[in-house]
Amino acid sequence: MATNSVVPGQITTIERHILDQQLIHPEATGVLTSLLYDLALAGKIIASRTTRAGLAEILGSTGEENVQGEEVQKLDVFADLTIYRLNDHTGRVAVMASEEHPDIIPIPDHFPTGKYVLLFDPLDGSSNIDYNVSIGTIFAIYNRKRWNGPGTVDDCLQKGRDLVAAGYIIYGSSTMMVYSTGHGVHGFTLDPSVGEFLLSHPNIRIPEEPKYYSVNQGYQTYWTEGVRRYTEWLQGHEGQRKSLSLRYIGSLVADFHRNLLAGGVFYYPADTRDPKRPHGKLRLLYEAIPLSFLAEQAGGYASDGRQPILDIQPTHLHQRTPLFIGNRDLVEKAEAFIREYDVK
Ligand code: P6P
Repeated sequence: MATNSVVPGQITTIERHILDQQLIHPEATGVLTSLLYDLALAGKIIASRTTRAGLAEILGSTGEENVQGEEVQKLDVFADLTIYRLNDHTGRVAVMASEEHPDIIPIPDHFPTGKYVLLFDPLDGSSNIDYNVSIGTIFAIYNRKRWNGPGTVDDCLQKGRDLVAAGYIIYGSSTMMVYSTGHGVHGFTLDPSVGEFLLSHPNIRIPEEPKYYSVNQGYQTYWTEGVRRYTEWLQGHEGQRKSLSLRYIGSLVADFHRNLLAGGVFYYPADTRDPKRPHGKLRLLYEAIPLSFLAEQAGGYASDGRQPILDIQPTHLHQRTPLFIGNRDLVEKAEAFIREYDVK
């Protein structure tokens, strides 16, 4: 199905759209609306810095390392702090967790806590900042599981099936915010002249005819037999299907966004390169789960190669997972090759 076009002349801001979405959620008390608006505001603030990254001294790294052992870019720190400062005092959130922090981020005692749990990757793909490649913020929102006392890590370890909302902000040739509250996927483009996100991609659906496959083929010697055969199938070997074009930017949000709009499959499989990372590189809680929620809301599917990402019960904050995400038939084909050729 094609993405519905915007009604000519109709201007819908993200605030208006979130409020309209709230009407679909009778139980919503406006708190989720405000939380989503706060994330849109964070996106505007972060966007204002990413477009100047090449000019300010914030290029380059802080010299520190995050919990992932990755060099922390100054823009990472700025993005992480921006999201935290917009949400620590509002009384909407009970607990946060970020790729940049080893443990949960509690709400300070002197601030009220709320009903939501906010998980986020503040600036995914940040290693690409210095090369002017599109990067992004990814977020996931749950209801807290226990309704009293401070939020806990258990509130953060929830299946994607229980998500209340999820989305991303992509900082590229334009800044876009794409989100879903479980009623379709909607994209907004930032008009910097007025500082508003305006509805540009209502009801996004992944096109049935895919264009791309996205994988880092530099690692193919480390793949399993099933993933190798799947990739050959995508390339149209032995004529089983028309070959797809390979597009891989190395920035998850950018790769996902392109395939969401054009049709295709992105995969970061488990590989044998690093015995310390038997489950691949991508994180489950604040990368795979929120994007998988969007993929399914847009008519697609996401798997770890053996089961739906949204069915996985997380066991710790920064756990990693293999990820196959995009057109349902392409992802299910990956599961079929893995089932046939890879040992459990
Ligand atoms: P590789 C960026 O560092 C990131 O976490 C994702 O944004 C991206 O999809 C992936 O790593 C790229 O990893 O190993 O292909 O460079």
